[in-house]
Amino acid sequence: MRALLIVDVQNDFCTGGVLAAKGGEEVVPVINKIASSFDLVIASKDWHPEKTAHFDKWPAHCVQNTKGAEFHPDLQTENIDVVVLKGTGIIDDGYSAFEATNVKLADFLKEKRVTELYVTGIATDYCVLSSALDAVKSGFVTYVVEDAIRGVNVEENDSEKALKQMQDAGCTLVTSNKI
Ligand code: VGL
Repeated sequence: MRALLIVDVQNDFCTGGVLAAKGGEEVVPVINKIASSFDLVIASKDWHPEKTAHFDKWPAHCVQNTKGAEFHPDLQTENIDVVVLKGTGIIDDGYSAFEATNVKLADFLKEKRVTELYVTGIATDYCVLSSALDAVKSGFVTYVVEDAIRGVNVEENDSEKALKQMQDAGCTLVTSNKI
């Protein structure tokens, strides 16, 4: 079984959002194009309370039940089987989709007999990175869809470094036209 993980394609990480990755919304058509070819599609949401230690490090973003926390309006949500929520506590960063609190993602994927996980979304250098590294650690054959991710790049080459880290950990980079 092959699953697609869509990480945090939320308004606050797209152009105009409070923590926008440059061109974040450009992942949307790519994800919409490939989603129907997967057996299972999981989307994560950064889902923070109004007050959290996470906002000592970052501007307040993806606050539960706000516009900024909604999926980008062009993301085709009918393709999504499960939404997992992370960063829901008052101290956790919740970078990885595997830290979701409403679904134990690794157990869930294993129950569904998923062996291969394709990671897409925002941001390459934080939540995509953490999710992809956790996917490898949890035993999934992990692909990162290079044209379906965008980075925040606090430092200019953070995304480049993240790609290298993911590859070093055992992730395979693919482009959407090969899926
Ligand atoms: C993220 C920075 C802070 C992400 C979340 O979704 O990658 N980045 N919080």
